[in-house]
Amino acid sequence: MPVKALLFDLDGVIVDTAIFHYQAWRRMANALGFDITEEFNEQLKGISRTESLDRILDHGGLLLSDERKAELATQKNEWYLELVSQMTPANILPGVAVFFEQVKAAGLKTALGSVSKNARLILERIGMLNDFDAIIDGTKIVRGKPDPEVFLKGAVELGAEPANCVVFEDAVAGIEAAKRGGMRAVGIGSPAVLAQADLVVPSLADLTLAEVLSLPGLH
Ligand code: B16
Ligand code: MG
Repeated sequence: MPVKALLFDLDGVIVDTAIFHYQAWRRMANALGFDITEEFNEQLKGISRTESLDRILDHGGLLLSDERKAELATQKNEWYLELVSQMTPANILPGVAVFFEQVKAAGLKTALGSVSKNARLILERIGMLNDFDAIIDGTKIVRGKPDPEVFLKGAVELGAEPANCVVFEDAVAGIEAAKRGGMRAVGIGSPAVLAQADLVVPSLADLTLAEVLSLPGLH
């Protein structure tokens, strides 16, 4: 039987640190003399740190040197990590533990597919570092989502063909990455936003493994 593999995005699927990213980016924007709204922050989900910074500076009408941008990205990350350091297993999103129990009982392989460079640290804080057979994060990829690199690398590490992989994602860019990689995609969030996904649920608490394995075309 071909290997079926499940690839999980981190932020927005296993935990939700979007509010931490927002607070840290907002602090940086305010220090530079402008503001960002929570609505604006929505479009940064699943987008890498450098790409997020470019979008924010563009929004504030600022053109800065690469050196200054590197300083700002480092400062933002320090502020973000202050918030992450307070995380515990209580920050794991509803439904994750039960879903992982089903996955393990079925003997399926799992990989993390996150563009975050802090993914390992977050997994450590929530006690899930050993729950994945492979971890692909922002330190292992050259191109962020919507490029499929992060998920294709995960499939290779698990020894699975893309056609036998299912990706769980909360971001439009992540769903696009999964589809471009030839994988099935389960959206976590709103069907109106994640329209490209094969199936959309509000959270992993609203999904069983059996429903995932019966997705059309998965063999
Ligand atoms: P970092 P994911 C992404 O994580 C977040 O959704 C996105 O908002 C963030 O900018 C990105 O990680 C980079 O994070 O600054 O920690 O490297 O959704 O791919 O797990
Ligand atoms: Mg995400």
